[in-house]
Amino acid sequence: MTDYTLHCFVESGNAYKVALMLQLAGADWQPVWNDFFRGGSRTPEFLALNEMGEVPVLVDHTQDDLTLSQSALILWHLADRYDQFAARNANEHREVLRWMFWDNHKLTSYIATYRFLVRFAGKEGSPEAEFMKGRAISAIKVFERHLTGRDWVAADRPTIADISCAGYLFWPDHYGMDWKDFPAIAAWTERLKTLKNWAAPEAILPSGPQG
Ligand SMILES: N[C@@H](CCC(=O)N[C@@H](CS)C(=O)NCC(=O)O)C(=O)O
Repeated sequence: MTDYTLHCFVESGNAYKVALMLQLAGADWQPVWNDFFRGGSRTPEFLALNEMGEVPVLVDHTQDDLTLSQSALILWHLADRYDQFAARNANEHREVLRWMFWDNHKLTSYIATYRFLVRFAGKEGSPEAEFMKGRAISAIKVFERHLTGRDWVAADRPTIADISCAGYLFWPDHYGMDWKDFPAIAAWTERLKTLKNWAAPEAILPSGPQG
């Protein structure tokens, strides 16, 4: 039995946040594929794990199968366990939380919804997609301004705020963006790739049932 089980699927940037954290921390974990596009997050079994019906879910076998949802909370839990990517003082705590809340509300949620509409729902050019595109671009501009002149999101080293914000940012081509137009984001994503154990979503998340 591994230390952790992560319920996930490769198209999920929210799951990637947790998988990347586990990977960077060198944790002992296994993925369990969720058949999201055929209702896998709405089955009675999955709703028993997470009443919110959302992936990712992490089961912590080192703590009596403690079952956690919400990627931000899961990242916080893992940062505590591994003492890596954690805030180290009150100011960093505030900054980490501030950027993780912002990421969950604006950066990830607008990009993920826009990407879903254009990549998976065939809604490119629809009014709802155009609205989400505008919201996503405005969040991306905020992020570009924040990263200009700094290496990391919330401290002088990478923290879980970086991991959270990175969920969907290795897939700009999935939602018609090019980071050459956003040089600070381009540099930051390249910086993340230099972290020991970094891996792309497709390398660590499952795309179908495991054998
Ligand atoms: N804030 C949540 C968002 C999770 C989320 O939206 N997950 C998507 C897959 S990437 C999902 O399961 N959506 C199902 C739904 O919204 O009903 C987190 O960070 O874990």
